[in-house]
Amino acid sequence: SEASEADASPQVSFGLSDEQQGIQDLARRFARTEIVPVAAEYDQSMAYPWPVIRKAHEAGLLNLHVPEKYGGPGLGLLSCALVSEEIAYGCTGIQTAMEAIGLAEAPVIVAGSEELKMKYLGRMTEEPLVAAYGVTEPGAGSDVAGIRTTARKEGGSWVLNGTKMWITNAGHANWFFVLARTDSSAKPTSGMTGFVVDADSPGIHLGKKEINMGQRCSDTRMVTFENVVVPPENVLGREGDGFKIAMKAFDITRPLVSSAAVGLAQRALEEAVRYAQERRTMGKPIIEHQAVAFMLADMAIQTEAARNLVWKSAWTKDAGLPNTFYASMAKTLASRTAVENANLAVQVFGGAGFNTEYPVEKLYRDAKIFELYEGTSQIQRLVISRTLAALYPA
Ligand code: CS8
Ligand code: FAD
Repeated sequence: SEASEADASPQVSFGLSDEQQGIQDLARRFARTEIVPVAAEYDQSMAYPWPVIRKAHEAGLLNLHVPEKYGGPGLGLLSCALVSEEIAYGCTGIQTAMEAIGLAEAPVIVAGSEELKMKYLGRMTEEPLVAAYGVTEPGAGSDVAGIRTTARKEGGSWVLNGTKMWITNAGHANWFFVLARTDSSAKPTSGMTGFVVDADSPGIHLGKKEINMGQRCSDTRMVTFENVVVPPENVLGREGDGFKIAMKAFDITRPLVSSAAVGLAQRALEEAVRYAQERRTMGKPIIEHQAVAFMLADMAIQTEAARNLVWKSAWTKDAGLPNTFYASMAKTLASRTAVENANLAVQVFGGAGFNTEYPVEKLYRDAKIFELYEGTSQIQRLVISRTLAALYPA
């Protein structure tokens, strides 16, 4: 199968083109001026970051992998990863809201008809709109094959029924990608179909905004579909292809989520290094205590290792090679690094690290989700280990 064909490509290239350095620099400046100063405020108010999203749209930092034909810049995955890291350095709550747009767009890019791409990707590039990706349900997150939302054909259209859970951007979305069972007699992974569903369709009920541990300005909700009519042209690809389309979207978005985790890890490292030079104990800056300095060294090692693996996972896709294997490795290492670095940063800050006046307690709360969403670390290891058996048969 396609996923198990991922070859352990020995190739790599770390040179960034002028274009890549340009977009990285643009995103870095945007994050420092438009995100860093407002991150704590959004964390506290939990307000959806519309003003930042509008500015990001204007600056050309959204919809980056939308092909030029549909109004986007058509950037490769490595370029998108550079942006994702910089935005996340500023605030991963805002970054998640921004990147969830790209996640919803990914299945459309992978499998949409020309008409669907023109209509739904085109409008995203024209105005600052957000979209949402609806796969997870109350009863099935890791086990996508276990989803229960159904779509049945009725008079030429499709009628959707079911409940999605933890859907990022749900409260503000213009449209949803929705995965549903369409053939109960087929095995689950070949009996699902992907749909693009307009958010103003009658029968869509939004749950309350969930109050999460971190990334609190990001909007996460339950969404119920009650006899929602979807026109036949809003089917993505062919009937029965939905599961694979959903998986192929992850090949694009897992490197970007991983890259965001690297951005958080980098932020934690920088905050800790700066603080360790200012804070003095026993007559010297704490960075001169080897126990502290070595924590900083470990943070730097892990961040760089994670970044390199993320870049490799993105570069592999850009090179036209299967990247599922590397995307899962990158996700596992980068999310662990984010969690570890945030933890170490709090340690370096001492009591101040536990306090909301300093930036690192937010990093600590924001980091954990990276080991959960876009496939938990256990699920990434499942993907990696299955590929190993295919790579090195007995
Ligand atoms: O169920 C799969 C899985 O990935 N689970 C985790 C789910 C997940 O990651 N959810 C995330 C939801 S979105 C989210 O969290 C957003 S966070 C907020 C936004 C952040 C900003 C972006 C699984 C466990 C890996 C696999 O499940 P199985 O049921 O065991 O299926 P398989 O047998 O592995 O596969 C069935 C068929 O599908 C094919 N497949 C699998 N992966 C791929 C890829 N590309 C193409 N095809 C794929 N990557 C596989 O080959 C099988 O094909 P067959 O022809 O049937 O043999
Ligand atoms: P479960 O699948 O119930 O897992 C529970 C535990 O069991 C985990 O530790 C897991 O790793 C482990 N486990 C499960 N199965 C296995 C196995 N086979 N082997 C080993 N361990 C296993 N989903 C969307 O579709 N769209 C979104 O926009 C979206 N955004 C999200 C935003 C937030 C803030 C959150 C919290 C979640 C979001 N999700 C979204 C859902 C997210 O992808 C799931 O929560 C995640 O995939 C885990 O699924 P679950 O919560 O059902 O946990």
